[in-house]
Amino acid sequence: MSTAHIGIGSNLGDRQANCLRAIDSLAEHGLAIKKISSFYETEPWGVKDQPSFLNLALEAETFLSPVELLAVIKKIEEGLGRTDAIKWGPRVIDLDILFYDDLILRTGPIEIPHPYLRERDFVLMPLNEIAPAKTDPVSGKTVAELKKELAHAENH
Ligand code: PH2
Ligand code: MG
Ligand code: MG
Repeated sequence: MSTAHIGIGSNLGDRQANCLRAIDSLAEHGLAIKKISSFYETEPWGVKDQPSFLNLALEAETFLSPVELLAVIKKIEEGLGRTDAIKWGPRVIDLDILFYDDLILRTGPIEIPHPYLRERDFVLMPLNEIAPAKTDPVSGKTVAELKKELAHAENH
C-alpha cells in the first residue's frame, strides 16, 4: 500500500462539481481517500489571462503503481471532458500526482514529485493544510517549509 498526494484544479464550467466528481472517480478506482483539503480560489499561475481556479489537494492510499495511477488520472480527466489544449491554459479538470510515497521518478511521461510544486502557492496552500510535515524527497524540506519559503520569495 502506498500513499499518494494529488493536486486537483479546475477553471472551466462548474469548477466545484468537476473537482468533486474527480474525487468520487478516484475512490471508484480503488483509492482510499484519507484527507481532503478545503477548496482554494486561486489566481491563474503561468498563463495569467484565464479564469481563476478552484484548487484542492488530497491524500490517498492506493495499491496502484505510479504508472497505473497516472493512467487512472488520464481516464478520469478524459471522462470529465478534458481536452488538452494550451500548456498551463484553462481546463475542466486537472489531476496531478504531487508525491507518491518518497519516490523520485523522472521517466518519460511521469515526474514525481511534481516538478513545479515548490513554486506554486496553489499547490502548497492546500497541501500544507493536509500534510504540513510531509517531506519533499527532492529538496528534503517539509511542505510547511516550502510554503514559508515561497511566501518569502514572493514578498521580496
Ligand atoms: N494549473 C495550471 C496552470 N495554472 N493556476 C492555478 N491557480 N491553479 C492551477 O491548478 C493551475 C494554474 C496547469 O496545470
Ligand atoms: Mg497541473
Ligand atoms: Mg496535469
